[in-house]
Amino acid sequence: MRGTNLELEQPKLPVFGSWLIEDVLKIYELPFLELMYQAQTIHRKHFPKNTMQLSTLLNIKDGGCPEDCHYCPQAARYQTGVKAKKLMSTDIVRKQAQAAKEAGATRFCMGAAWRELKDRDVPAIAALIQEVNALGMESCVTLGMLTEPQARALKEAGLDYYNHNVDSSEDYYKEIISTRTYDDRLKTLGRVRNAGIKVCSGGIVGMGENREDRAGMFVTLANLDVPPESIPINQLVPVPGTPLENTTKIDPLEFVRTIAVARIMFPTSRVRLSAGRTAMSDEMQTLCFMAGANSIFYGEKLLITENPDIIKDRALLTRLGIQVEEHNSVKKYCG
Ligand code: SAM
Ligand code: DTB
Ligand code: SF4
Repeated sequence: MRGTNLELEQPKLPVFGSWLIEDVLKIYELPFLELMYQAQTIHRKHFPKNTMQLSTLLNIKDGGCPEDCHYCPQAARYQTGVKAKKLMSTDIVRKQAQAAKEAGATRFCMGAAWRELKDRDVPAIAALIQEVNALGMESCVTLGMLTEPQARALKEAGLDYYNHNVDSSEDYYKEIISTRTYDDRLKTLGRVRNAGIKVCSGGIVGMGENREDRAGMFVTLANLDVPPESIPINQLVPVPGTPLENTTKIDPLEFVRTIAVARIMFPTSRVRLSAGRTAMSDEMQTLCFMAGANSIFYGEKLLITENPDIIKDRALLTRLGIQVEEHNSVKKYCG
């Protein structure tokens, strides 16, 4: 029989909490065009079409991290040329956040190369969150593991999102990090959720994991009590000096499939096309947007590595007729 619309019916998806790896693999295995169609259809049901949310990252505490995450240029044990610095001053952070706002970002995400937040740093971090909120931007921080009282203190300071990635499947995680467990990560995510902060959690694709691992990562996220509002999908940036520097690059279409699977599994979450965009063609990024990515990191730097220039990103969005979301509209949508 020739192709008809009947073949394009949406499959019934498991409810959150009951996803199995097999369910995810079935989605991955759809013919590419069918997968894209389904992802874009779901996307349009839950988000305005042709729009993009912009988040800007700032590294507020560079390098010197005691952890052994094999991908990370900020781990002190790898020779990556990154120097450890102290926590950035409130003045500099305010200026950077103001500049990001003027450039069009609606969310400002501050990262620290810490294993965990220390109680003594909580007041300084709370002040940074307040500065960002005072500008009318959404605030996000990623500071490593948190205790319950710390999560509550960040909420009280007005924090909108906490980023803490599961990074991969539970199995593959063990190949990548030995200094803290998958369960440690899940505990921090639970504390963030219980404190009433929105959860930003995703991972890295292209670390040598297989499709089952990618599916396993999504199963973990889908089976949290409440799935993350925001899901960053990073393509590995292979940094010289890290154990993953020579990792074979993932097939670009498998990466696009991964974005589409995320969109289908998490219909109301923000799916962020995160690290790795400098290594992607305009065409690949366009496919990622078609697959349902509706947020990017915006600004010439990620934490340590490069990100596309603002001018280049603006030109791409204009070419594609994609409108940048403004602050007022962003608050209306989840994630
Ligand atoms: N230290 C904190 C932590 O690990 O939770 C916060 C910062 S850490 C750099 C945030 C995330 O950035 C990591 O969990 C990882 O997903 C991502 N990341 C780090 N290095 C990366 C790389 N080389 N390529 C892609 N993503 C990377
Ligand atoms: C996330 O998932 N990706 C961002 C943010 N959360 C903190 C970090 C990407 C880091 C890429 C490598 C670097 O520049 O250090
Ligand atoms: Fe440290 Fe975070 Fe880098 Fe791991 S990812 S080494 S915890 S900064």
